[in-house]
Amino acid sequence: MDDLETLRAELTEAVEAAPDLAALDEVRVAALGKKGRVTALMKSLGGMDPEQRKAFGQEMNRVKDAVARTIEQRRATLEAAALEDRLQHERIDVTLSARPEGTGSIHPISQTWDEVVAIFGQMGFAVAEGPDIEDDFHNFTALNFPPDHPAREMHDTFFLPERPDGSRHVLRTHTSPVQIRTMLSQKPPIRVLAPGRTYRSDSDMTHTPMFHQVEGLVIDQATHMGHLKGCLQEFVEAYFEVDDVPMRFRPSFFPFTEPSAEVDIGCSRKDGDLRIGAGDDWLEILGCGMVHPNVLRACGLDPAEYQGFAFGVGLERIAMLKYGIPDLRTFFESDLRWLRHYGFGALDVPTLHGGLGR
Ligand code: 2U9
Repeated sequence: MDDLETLRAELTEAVEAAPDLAALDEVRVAALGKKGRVTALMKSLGGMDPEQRKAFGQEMNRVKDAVARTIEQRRATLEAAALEDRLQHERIDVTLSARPEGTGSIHPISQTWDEVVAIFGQMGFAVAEGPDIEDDFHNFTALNFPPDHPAREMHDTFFLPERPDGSRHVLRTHTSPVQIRTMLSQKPPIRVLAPGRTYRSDSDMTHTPMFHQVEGLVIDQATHMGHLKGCLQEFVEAYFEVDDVPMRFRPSFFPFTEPSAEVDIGCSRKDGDLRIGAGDDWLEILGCGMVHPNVLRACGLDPAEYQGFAFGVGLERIAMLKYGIPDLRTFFESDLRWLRHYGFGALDVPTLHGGLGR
């Protein structure tokens, strides 16, 4: 039994002296491993008489457990010390390029998104975001789409599986539910911009099932169509970096605005090159209108007190126009050669003072 106590003391000392995790593991193997000292003693139990074996066996187990516990405690201490050492000595230079063999680039959609946000931000719009998966109320009902109205089908909606209560969520078909959420949670005056992904089950040369929109909403007590026109004129000239862009408003229909309009800007085409500005041609660029009274009511606002305007722009469309990208589908192919050609430098953040795009 004295031998056992000596063994325990020696092993404990060796464990406490282990300077690092590798050395500790060596001590563990030398003590508890297949050929370890404790294991060897365990094997010697076979040659003892029953009484002696029982007493010795119990004592052996006590020593074995004690050594195992000491090893675990030492391991915890060494691991904590190793972590502390790494925290003290490891440094990451966050200014270094993540991929030194080549820098990445900003996708034209992100660039256009940032440009639009910069322009409307300067006009006092705040950016608002919402979920990509929406319920029927926020995507349709609050926006004055009557139940079973063909306008719902116009949107080629992606439906999610039916829920236990029979309702079906959708992938939002426009970013308009973000403005509904804003109106439900904030009091006017409201000036919000809602950029984001939108989804429609449509795929051909000019449609992709996921695309990006930026919508804007202004609600106040005396907002009128003159404000809408001024705001969009300002946007178009800032975005295309052209003075005096002619604009025309053609009557249109959307369930959520009344009156509604589609907006064309002046352009000319020479030798196949498109130029934005005064010219002999027109280009459709966005849709807009005065917020429908039913939409205001659905959000708890009295249309006799508040009016507002809204607009929607397709980001892919205005990116293609500004940067001469001919094919919509290339936006989503993740082709590195395309990105190198059309991408933007990561540090070329668009601002109105520093310049927007190329
Ligand atoms: C609320 C009230 C009204 C947003 C609007 C348009 C007109 C529009 C299209 C542009 C190109 C969609 O991506 S696109 O195909 N959008 O023409 N969007 S008015 O009107 C709203 C939004 C929210 C509460």
